[in-house]
Amino acid sequence: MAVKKQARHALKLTSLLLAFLLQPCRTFAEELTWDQNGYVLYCPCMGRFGNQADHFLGSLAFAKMLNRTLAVPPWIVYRHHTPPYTNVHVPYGEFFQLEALSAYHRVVSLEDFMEKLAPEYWPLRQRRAYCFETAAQRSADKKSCPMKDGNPFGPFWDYVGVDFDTSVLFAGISFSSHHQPQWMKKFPPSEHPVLALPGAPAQFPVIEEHVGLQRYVVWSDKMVEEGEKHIATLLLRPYIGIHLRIGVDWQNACKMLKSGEAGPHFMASPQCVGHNRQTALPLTMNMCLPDLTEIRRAVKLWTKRTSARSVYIATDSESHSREIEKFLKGKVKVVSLEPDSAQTDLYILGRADHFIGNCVSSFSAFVKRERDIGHLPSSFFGMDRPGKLNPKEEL
Ligand code: GFB
Repeated sequence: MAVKKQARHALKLTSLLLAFLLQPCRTFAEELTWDQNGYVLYCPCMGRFGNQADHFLGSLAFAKMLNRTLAVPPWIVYRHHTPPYTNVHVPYGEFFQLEALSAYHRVVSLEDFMEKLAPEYWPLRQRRAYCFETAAQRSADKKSCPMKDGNPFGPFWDYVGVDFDTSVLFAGISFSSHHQPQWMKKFPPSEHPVLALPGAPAQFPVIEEHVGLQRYVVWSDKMVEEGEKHIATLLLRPYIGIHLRIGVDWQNACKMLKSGEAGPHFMASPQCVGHNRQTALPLTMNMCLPDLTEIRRAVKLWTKRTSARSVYIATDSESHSREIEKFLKGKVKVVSLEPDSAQTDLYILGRADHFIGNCVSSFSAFVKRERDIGHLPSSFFGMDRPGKLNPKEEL
């Protein structure tokens, strides 16, 4: 009897503790009041996760610059080859803590904005779209923002049930801090409470000034739990995480480097060649599309330097795990999970004792930024020490 009572008491305490722990989240979601300083809404309509993450950091900075709340969009995940064979909109909070962003600036999830604020403050038939005049040129009447034209634009706004009624066009301004006064003057929140944009109000890749905002992008508890479980069951520390971005789309992209169409600043490459165009280091083929010889060289080097006991391979296509196992002579455990969600790979790479990334890929850039924040070491294929090429690298 006494044992039962004790158990009931313990259960009650646990529920109370749980309720207490969950409280901050609930408060965050429930206490939604209208921000008189206005809102920024945008569609993360360019590229996949890494591109969207770069854009997200810039958009966060843009919202802060205008002192408007950022309506944080969901991630657009393109599942066209696996079920459900369509775009999936994943709320920000599934992967990362929405609350952690508020240490930097005011945010609300786009889903909450639509459910709790829009019905009263941004009602139907009063929804204006804002875009560059040049973007409106693409529409039939040349005066409307092409907010819902094609994929992923249409499905994105449909996901949150938004149709646009009118368009406001602008020109001669950019999203940089240089134009902050013009934005404030042109679009005071009293007349333009909701700035809804067809794309991210940010540059790609993320500008140097905003790289550090990565610190506010904190994995959700669910992701941490799942990721840590994989690390504990599959890997032996110290472990190296490598990102093999070598699939067909990437091979085609890197051809532009070979043909000379792309210079040192190519997609996410500023992360390793430097952000300054004048002083950028050369970008080599090995940095874009490492071949097996380079993969072997870099993996062997870092396995030795870190005394790694395992290697984790994240890949967009082939893992080359057999070849890697072979050249490590079976002494190091080689693991490739090929998870259903790319974020699982990102998490595991982020926690590695050493990371070898792809210089040009924004997927790698996400990992590199996160690791820099946590003072964890990273290198790139074709570049052992970021900012310095390998001595033998042919240019
Ligand atoms: O993340 P992302 O923008 O990086 O796009 P890039 C690459 C996508 O490919 C990821 C998958 O979001 C993943 O869905 N992917 C790549 C991976 N590497 C891995 C991996 O190691 N593990 C897993 N699980 N998935 C840009 C694209 O890619 O490349 C642009 O955003 C365009 O749309 C351009 O295709 C050529 O910057 O590498």
